[in-house]
Amino acid sequence: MDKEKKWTQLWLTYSPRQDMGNGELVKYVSFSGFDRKHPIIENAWAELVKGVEGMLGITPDIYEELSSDDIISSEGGTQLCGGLKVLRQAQGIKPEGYRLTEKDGILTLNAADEKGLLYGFFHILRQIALEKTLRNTDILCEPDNPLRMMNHWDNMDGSIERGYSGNSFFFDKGEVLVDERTRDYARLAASVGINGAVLNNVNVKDQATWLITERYFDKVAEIARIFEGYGIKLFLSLNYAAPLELGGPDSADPLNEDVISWWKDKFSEVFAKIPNLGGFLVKADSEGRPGPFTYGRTQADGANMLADLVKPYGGIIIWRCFVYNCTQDWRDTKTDRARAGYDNFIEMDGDYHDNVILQIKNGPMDFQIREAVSPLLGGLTRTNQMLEVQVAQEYTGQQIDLCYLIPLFKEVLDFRTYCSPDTDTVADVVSGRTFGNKLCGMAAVSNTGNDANWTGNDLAAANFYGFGRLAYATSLSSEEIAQEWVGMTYSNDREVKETVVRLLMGSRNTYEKYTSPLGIGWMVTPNTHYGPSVDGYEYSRWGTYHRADHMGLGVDRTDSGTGYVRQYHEPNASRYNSVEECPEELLLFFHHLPYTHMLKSGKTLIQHIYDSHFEGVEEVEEMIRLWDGLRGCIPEDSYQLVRERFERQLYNAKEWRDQVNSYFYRKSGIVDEKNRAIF
Ligand code: GCV
Repeated sequence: MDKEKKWTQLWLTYSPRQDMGNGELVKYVSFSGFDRKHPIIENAWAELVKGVEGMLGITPDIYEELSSDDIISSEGGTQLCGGLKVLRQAQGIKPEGYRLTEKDGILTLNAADEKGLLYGFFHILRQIALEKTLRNTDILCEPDNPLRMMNHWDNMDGSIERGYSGNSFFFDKGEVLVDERTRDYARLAASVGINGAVLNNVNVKDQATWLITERYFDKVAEIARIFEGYGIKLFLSLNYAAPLELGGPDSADPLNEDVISWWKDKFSEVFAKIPNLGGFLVKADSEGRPGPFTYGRTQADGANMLADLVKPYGGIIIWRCFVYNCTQDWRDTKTDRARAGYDNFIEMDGDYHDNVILQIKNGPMDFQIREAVSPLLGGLTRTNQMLEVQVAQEYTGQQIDLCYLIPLFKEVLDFRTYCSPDTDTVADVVSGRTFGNKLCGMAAVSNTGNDANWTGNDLAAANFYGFGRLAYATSLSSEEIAQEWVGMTYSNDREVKETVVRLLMGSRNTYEKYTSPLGIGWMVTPNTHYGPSVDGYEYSRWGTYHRADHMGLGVDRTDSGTGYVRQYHEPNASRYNSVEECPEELLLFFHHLPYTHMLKSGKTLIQHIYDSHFEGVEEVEEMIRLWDGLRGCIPEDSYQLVRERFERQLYNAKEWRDQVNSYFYRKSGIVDEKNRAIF
């Protein structure tokens, strides 16, 4: 932990590293084509100095201001006898991209713009931290996704919806907080390529509605300025019913002239006070939040009205597609929550204005450990779309249980939607490669809070780190990202790296094994969403059922069931429709099957449930053994903190195992072939 601060610096600790010949390359730095007074350049420079001082024990110096003639004549290393040359190169490198090359002792960073330079510096610092030589570097890095955003679900009273790492560091007791932590947050986010952040919860209530008023402008503008210095655009979540709550017209009808004119004045005021605001995120007509449906209008009517009014200021509207009926009757087996996103948005594909982005959760349900990929991704072909994932572990262990989510995100990105003949993966769609959109990308619900270690569990920081890295470079593997994170956070010691990477890489499968089986999801304790409660949501209004009886379980979403499978392009639709062809890990998401159904492994469904739950617990025990082996090789406080979480995870895993196994044994009456303890 930084001596003066009450919080850690995570992967930016900059503790001493082996030089690997890197010191020579960063000792002298020259800038060309950049204004060194630009806030991003000042911050990037300060970061480089801090990192190099900490890791290599030397202080980089500004070498000289090179003119473009000097640069040409210095090619080949005649002018600088070692050092880093930073040049602006507007052509041939995409915005926010950079090229890093080393030849004859000169490291050259060609950056497209200030953000490219910032990311280039963080690249250099990462290599130093990983003790990799910068000699012979030759790499072009350009962001795959134009927008790489963090969504904070922070409330103004300081609480965080689905937050598992303390309270908000943006808000407390109705006030906006701006301090050194704001800057450290921006540094951490920028270091992994995040370029947008939504400050407040999508459920905008009470004081949060007032964030777009005089009451909060100064502080919000201050945060926007700090963020901008790290290439991060600030966004706010908007209350769709703000006109009614802030003394405007008694309506939020998007086609009502008074409402339109109220918003027009409001945005003119907001952008005058916070000129660099990126725009707004809106959760409308969802889980009790107001929206255009109240007035018989469409989602497009609502989004377009706001988008037209923020357009003059360069603003965008990010409109969430998490719209479904949360007052469903559990007896009704035809209404399927999984269908809702597609049903609510597909018809208006093409009607959304060009500064609207539809933000789509990775699955059609709600961030389960395993669910199908949302058919809206790639289902929409004429609308800007953005992928939303949840780095906060709401349903995946709440930062108590270890669950490295990057493999899950990779699966979603690699999913072939078949929306176009060649570039058809989710990664293609949300990066803009498929349909040529400029406004698109990835957003993550953040897992940060004001705990000293930011993410509750030290190991959960790998998810924040990983999301940013993946959103910038979707081709990175989960393992590469994990290795980077471990090397930067702990050390490059082989044993530490191998062990922590192994723990991270196995954790998602382990979590899946001891929780709900084969894609069915849920079975969690209602409201808190931690721990098992197999029937917790079975007879509720939320549309989240497993439909188990004494014969079998699973939701029939095929042609003979809810018909959800038809929301996919072929051949996905037919694949999911067929029990034989459906990927086994999603079998119960798509099919209702008897407990005696034979899986490809040669096991019956019920035996698979028993076995995977016993295995899941054994794997947690093994994880603890591995972690214990690291004692003395990593900081003791981190060892202890994570150890304590692992103990809670083991307790949780056992609860899941015993409740799920007993539940299905009691329903089915089929005994475990291995006669293990089931209650
Ligand atoms: C912010 C789930 C969560 C809610 C969350 C909602 C959403 O339902 O449980 O806490 O609300 O998703 O994504 O809007």
